[in-house]
Amino acid sequence: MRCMIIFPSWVCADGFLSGFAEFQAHYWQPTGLMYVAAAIREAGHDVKLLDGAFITHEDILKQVREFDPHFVGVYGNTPLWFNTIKTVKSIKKVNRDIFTVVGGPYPIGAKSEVFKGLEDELDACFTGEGEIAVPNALKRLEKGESLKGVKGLIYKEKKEDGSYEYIDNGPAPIIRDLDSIPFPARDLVFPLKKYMPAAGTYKKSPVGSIISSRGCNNRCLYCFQIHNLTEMRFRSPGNVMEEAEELVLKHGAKEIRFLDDNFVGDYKWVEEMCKCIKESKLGFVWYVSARADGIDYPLAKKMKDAGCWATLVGVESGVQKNLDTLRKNTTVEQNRKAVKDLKKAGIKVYTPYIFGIPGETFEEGLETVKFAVEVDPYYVNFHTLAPFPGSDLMDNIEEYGTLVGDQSEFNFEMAGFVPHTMTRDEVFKLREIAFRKFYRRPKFILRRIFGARTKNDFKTLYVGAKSFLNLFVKKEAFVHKGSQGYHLETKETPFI
Ligand code: B12
Ligand code: SF4
Repeated sequence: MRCMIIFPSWVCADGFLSGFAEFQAHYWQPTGLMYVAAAIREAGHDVKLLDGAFITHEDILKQVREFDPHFVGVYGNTPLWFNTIKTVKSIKKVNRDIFTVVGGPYPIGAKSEVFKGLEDELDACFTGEGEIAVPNALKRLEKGESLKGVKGLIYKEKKEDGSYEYIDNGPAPIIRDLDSIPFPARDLVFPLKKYMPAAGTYKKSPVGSIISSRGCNNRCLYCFQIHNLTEMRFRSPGNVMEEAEELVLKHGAKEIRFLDDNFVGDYKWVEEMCKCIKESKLGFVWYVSARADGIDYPLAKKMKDAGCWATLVGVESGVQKNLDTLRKNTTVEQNRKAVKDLKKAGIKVYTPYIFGIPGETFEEGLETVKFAVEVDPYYVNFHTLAPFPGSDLMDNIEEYGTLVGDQSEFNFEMAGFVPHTMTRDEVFKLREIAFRKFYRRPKFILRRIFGARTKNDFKTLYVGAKSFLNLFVKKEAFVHKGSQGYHLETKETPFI
């Protein structure tokens, strides 16, 4: 079958709505889609992948007309769901016979809700990992058979009265042996050098990404996870290194971002990974995300020796009560120590924080700002709590607060969720105070100026200086700019 997998077209302001959009946009190869495309190809089908990061909606439709696919799968996350709707609607207009499906984080969380507004245009929805489920569905479609029983899929059947019945075949099989699936089909997207993370968040380019484990060993209140488990699945270090070699030697990566939710979930596995990276002599530098409870100084030292230059530690709050509400299962002390150990080992640390935690007061938010300044990592971000379908937060929303705005504001900066203990304006105000307090410190500025050595450092300084000016003069940078729902004929939010 001819299959097409599409990341809908988006522009910076769709994903990042505040006045800082241009400083925050990252461009990464769409890993999940490349995994699905590789599995479809391995099953013997023709596959094309379109990445809407760099092409317009019209380009996508033109390529759909040219390729004339039997099956089109469109990616969807929560805030960009409007872009997915627009894409699916237009594809059906190109040819009603194309079998249209959606997959990705939003469909996984929202399940049959995704058919709202797409009753006539959407044929099925994948509700989990796609590598097994999609080829299984294609096998049936190829033979003209029903999709009944294909795990990880919701399909529709027309009833006698013309309305639809949605049939949920239950969860997708969990891929236990991650070494058994093909590597992401990088040859189907743009060359790696076209994809750039935000300035200051990488050391060398091109930057490639690898997922060496899936899942997390914790289950935070707000976090979206494909399988609602506290279980991690690891690839073997040998398998990861095989992909790293391909990424470096064939695609030219000089830096690798491990996209794992928690790279340090298994101490011995991390030690083994460090050993393999060091011995491989591939010479790439790398960056990971980590929970504070997985880090100590000896491990940080091993990571640094193997080329790890930066680590994100999901600190989230400087107030223990709020960490407990988030079910973070970390302590303020653990976070402080993890940052200290990483810094001591020579690794740059990035710590994101969240404002608008259920039960959080404005004063507690200010304590978090104080904590961020005291711990003094390399860089920080101050987010707002995002309510994603599929998270415990969203499932019990009335208990914790209220939803505001439309779905495109359910991201990390628009305070689409407001706790009972604060107003939305207070959450925005906290972000403003926090950015100013952290980034306007003379100590921080001088360290950046005198620490600049490479071309990339100077580029970061330039972008940083522009953001810095924003902090001084552009008051509206932190003000809610409104959603991008205007892209569609209707502003109606499908989910709420
Ligand atoms: C890397 C990453 C990014 C990168 C790159 C994104 C990209 N273009 O690939 C950057 C930094 C740019 C980014 C940005 C954003 N991200 Co992001 N990101 C991630 C991260 C850490 C890894 C993604 C990944 O590769 N996962 C691993 C693969 C294997 O899983 P997957 O992508 O879900 O794909 C599997 C299934 O979903 C399914 N599938 C996926 N797509 C499709 C499509 C079809 C047709 C089918 C059938 C199946 C299918 O099969 C895949 C293979 O099993 C995830 C967290 C996570 N662990 O997933 C967050 C995550 C996806 N991001 C998230 C969000 C919210 C965003 C932003 C909107 C943030 C913001 N601005 O507020 C932006 C959106 C930008 C954009 N244009 O989409 C949320 C989405 C939550 C939700 N429910 O919608 C996540 C889950 C993080 C979280 N837990 O909060 N992100
Ligand atoms: S530690 Fe991070 S990845 Fe794990 S559940 Fe919490 S927020 Fe999600």
